[in-house]
Amino acid sequence: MDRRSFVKVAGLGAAALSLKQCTSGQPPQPGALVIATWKNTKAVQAAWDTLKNQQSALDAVEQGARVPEADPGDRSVGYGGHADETGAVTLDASIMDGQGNCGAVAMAEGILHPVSLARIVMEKTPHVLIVGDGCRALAEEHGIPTQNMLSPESAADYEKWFKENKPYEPFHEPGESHDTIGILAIDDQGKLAGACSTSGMGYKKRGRVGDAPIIGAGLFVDDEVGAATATGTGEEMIRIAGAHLIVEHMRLGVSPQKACETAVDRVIRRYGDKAKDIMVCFLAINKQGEIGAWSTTPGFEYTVKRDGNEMEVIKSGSVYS
Ligand code: SD4
Repeated sequence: MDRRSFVKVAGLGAAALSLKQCTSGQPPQPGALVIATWKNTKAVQAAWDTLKNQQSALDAVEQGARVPEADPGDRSVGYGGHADETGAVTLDASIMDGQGNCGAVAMAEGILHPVSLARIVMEKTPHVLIVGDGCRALAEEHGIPTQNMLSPESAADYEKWFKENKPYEPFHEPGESHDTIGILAIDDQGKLAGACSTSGMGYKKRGRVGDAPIIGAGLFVDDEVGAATATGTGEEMIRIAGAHLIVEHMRLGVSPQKACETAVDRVIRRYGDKAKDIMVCFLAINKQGEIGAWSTTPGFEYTVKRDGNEMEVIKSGSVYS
């Protein structure tokens, strides 16, 4: 397989941000760290502020994920996310700490903050994953109001898709429709946590669940090793248990960067060059604060904030250019 690292530097509006090339094999950088998929700068800032307010890594990733969940401008997460084939917004989310505590919700409807409901699953039930109607019932049980999650923009997009797309075809073009948040943090005590939240693939089949709420596929965290998350076509992360695969490779001493590349290679092994049409992106950290990122297709970027550094938006490398 010919592998080409895709590194492109694009302009950035915010002066506070600096854009760097993809780095691999960086020296360990202990201390607090927050990292998230895509240009999720507001989410990373919210998580960082939470950490610096002496709250835990778990609190930080929850607060971070809540930002795009409430933002109608983020079309792949929470309010204003892409609808499914029936015109309903159905959300997937998970949260996990480094001690194996985790919770997730799938196909949640009417829930503004699925990441917080996932935390309720983790902390207030003996279960890991609650789906469908059960999410609404759990929310009601905990006094969380439900609401319409279809913004005017997502409703209009759905109408257009519905008129134009016969027979059924969901969104799957690389680079389009992808800005799911996967967010990972290390707090000052060296504890790790992660969260992942998405409305999933646009116009997906009713009931389709992606990788985000599947522990081990879209998210995995272990205080002894590190953490990984994913974005892109969730079916592929589920097939290879991608986030778990990455953490287990890191456990054996592989760097986060190489571990992410290994996971992407697994996808490519299945599809060969057809993988250039499938966006699969992984993001990982180890407990020493090293970062890894890799993608099948170009366009993936991630946001990092760590002690003593300005926030950075970094272009990931990819197999195909
Ligand atoms: C999913 N992985 O449901 C998600 C989609 C995604 O940005 O990452 N969108 O398959």
